[in-house]
Amino acid sequence: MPAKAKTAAVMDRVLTLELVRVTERAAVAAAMFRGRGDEIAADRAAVAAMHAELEKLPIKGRIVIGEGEKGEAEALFVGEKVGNGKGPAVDIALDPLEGKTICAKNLPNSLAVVAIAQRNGLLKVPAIYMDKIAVGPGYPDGILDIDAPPAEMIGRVAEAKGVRPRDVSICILDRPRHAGLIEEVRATGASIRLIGDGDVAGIIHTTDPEETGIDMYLGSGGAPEGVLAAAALRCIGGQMCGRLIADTPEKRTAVERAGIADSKRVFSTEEMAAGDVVFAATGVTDGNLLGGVHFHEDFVTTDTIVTRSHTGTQRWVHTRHRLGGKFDFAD
Ligand code: VTB
Repeated sequence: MPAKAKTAAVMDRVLTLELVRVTERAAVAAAMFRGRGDEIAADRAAVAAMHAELEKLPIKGRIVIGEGEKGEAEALFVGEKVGNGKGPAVDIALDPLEGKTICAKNLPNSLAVVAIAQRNGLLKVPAIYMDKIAVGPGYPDGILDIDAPPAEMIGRVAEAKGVRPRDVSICILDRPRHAGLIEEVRATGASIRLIGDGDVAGIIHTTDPEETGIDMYLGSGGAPEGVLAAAALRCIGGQMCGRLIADTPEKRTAVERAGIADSKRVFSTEEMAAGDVVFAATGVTDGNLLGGVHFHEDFVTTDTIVTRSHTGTQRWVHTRHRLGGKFDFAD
């Protein structure tokens, strides 16, 4: 078997289900802080739990999208090596708690997410904003144009779906910077789901409009979250375009340092997450696609999606973690 195929096979066999433990554990840790108004504590708990679990994975892992730069983040920083060093060399993008504020307020759709790809498969981006546009599977290739006015994009989506623009639903982060975009979308008659945080979930929601009520994602959010969302779409299906917003000399330098020569380049899903990718997300709070962590007297349940680009298989894992006398989420 050629080396690449072998790596892919190992990634499939070993990592797909192993990855579930990683996001499950982070989600449970974060969920203990759900609704307590302390997003820093929730995040810290999720980071520690995810870190502990990642260290057990049979990989030579390198974090490409993490909790921040070295020196800035206590753990899971960009460049950190994780795993037990005994498996394939992989790159990792993660967010132990995507939607910290959502978790602190106990609102829907906060997630623990991880994506694993072959070395150099994930786009390295600095922690700046990215303009994003995304749709789920089933649309003609190349339907997205990040420079087209929203009315045109909504028209294309409506036409492809065989519906009127007013029947199309768009997900947008609720931010003052999106006021103009929101107005343009509303002028088409399309409906908008305004989310407080969590655009990784927002983009994943485009993959199942019947379940989530979301057809398209529009607007700017974190660039690292953009790469994570692209990794998810590579596996689940769908299309996304992302363009970094490097509007100051400092940001342009950061982009250059990340190895991106043209800061205005539009990246496709494949350019953000290339090759064989495995993606897992566990719900922290209840959401449109994934249930959150539920605590019971003797057990805890978690809801996870784990999926792989090579086959496109989606596994929905509903786990019941049994507890001893006290909370002992050790495995
Ligand atoms: C989004 C969202 C994240 O950051 O990327 C957003 O997915 C973008 O930044 O959950 P602003 O909040 O500055 O708009 C988060 O909200 C995480 O901070």
